[in-house]
Amino acid sequence: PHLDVLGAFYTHSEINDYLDSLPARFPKRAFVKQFGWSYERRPLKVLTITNGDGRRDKPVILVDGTVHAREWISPSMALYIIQQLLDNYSENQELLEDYDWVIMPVVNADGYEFTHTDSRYFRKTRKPTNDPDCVGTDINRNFGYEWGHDEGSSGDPCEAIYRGETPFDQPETQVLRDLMLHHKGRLIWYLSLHSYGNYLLLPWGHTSEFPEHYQDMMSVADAGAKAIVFHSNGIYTYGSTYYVLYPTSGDSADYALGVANATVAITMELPAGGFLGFDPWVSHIEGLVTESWVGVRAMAVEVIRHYPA
Ligand code: 0X9
Ligand code: ZN
Repeated sequence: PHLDVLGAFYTHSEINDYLDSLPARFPKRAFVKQFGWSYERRPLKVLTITNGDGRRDKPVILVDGTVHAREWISPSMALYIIQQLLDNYSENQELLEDYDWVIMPVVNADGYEFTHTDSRYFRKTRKPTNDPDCVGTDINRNFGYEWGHDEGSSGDPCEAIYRGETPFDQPETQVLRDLMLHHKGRLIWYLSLHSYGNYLLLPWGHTSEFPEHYQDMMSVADAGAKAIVFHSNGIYTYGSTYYVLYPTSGDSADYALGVANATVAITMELPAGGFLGFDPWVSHIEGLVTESWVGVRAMAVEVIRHYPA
């Protein structure tokens, strides 16, 4: 089925059905793989998009969405990126010439489903904790790189930034880790889609130090921010997570850079919408994703220019 990404928000199973439909429409260019299961046994799927030339060793741009359940614009944005690369291939060919795109629209499938059925502003996973009153762990504090600092994460299961009992004790975190490690050595750009706040966040989150090649990552963020302000006066703040937002410990971008050897790692906080920022009106999806695509595309172009394959 064709999916009207601009016209509605979709459930995890609707998104999976859409991903599963793509290889039939794009047999040489779209490949779907299940990388594992959520805690509640939902299949976690990943789409690889290529230009169909059959090369299998290209550098990879890895995009994820919905690490946090309530951030509904993030799966929409992942789906919009997919449609730009597949249905609008003629305009985006250069993005796939020497690079493959690997896209996982929904990491936190159980939490996302829960925001559709029970509690719209739920953030974490749905695996019980050792506190019977509090369910769920923050996937973005559960990665095993500089995990467990009290600055930037919490050991209290009732907190929004609960890190889990041990690193990777959430199956969803394991799946995203395995996806990163599967492409280790070829990860040119890791992009994690979140909302909200209009930020392009770079590692590190766990320390006030700057990583090697911080300036190269900044040139990518700079290209994205400039393209967006030029397109629609959207203002993005960009820089190190630690300074621009707040300290984080055990998040996916730090893991991508610190362990999976990503060349560039960026957490993109998409714009706010709706009542509480996480819940844009359906009528605003189009404006939000088209603007954000301008930024993502400009960053991809800069990655490609800066790190020619
Ligand atoms: O706190 C988070 O996990 C992210 N913000 S959110 O409001 N979507 O929850 C920011 C994480 C940023 N971390 C790195 N870029 N390292
Ligand atoms: Zn988030």
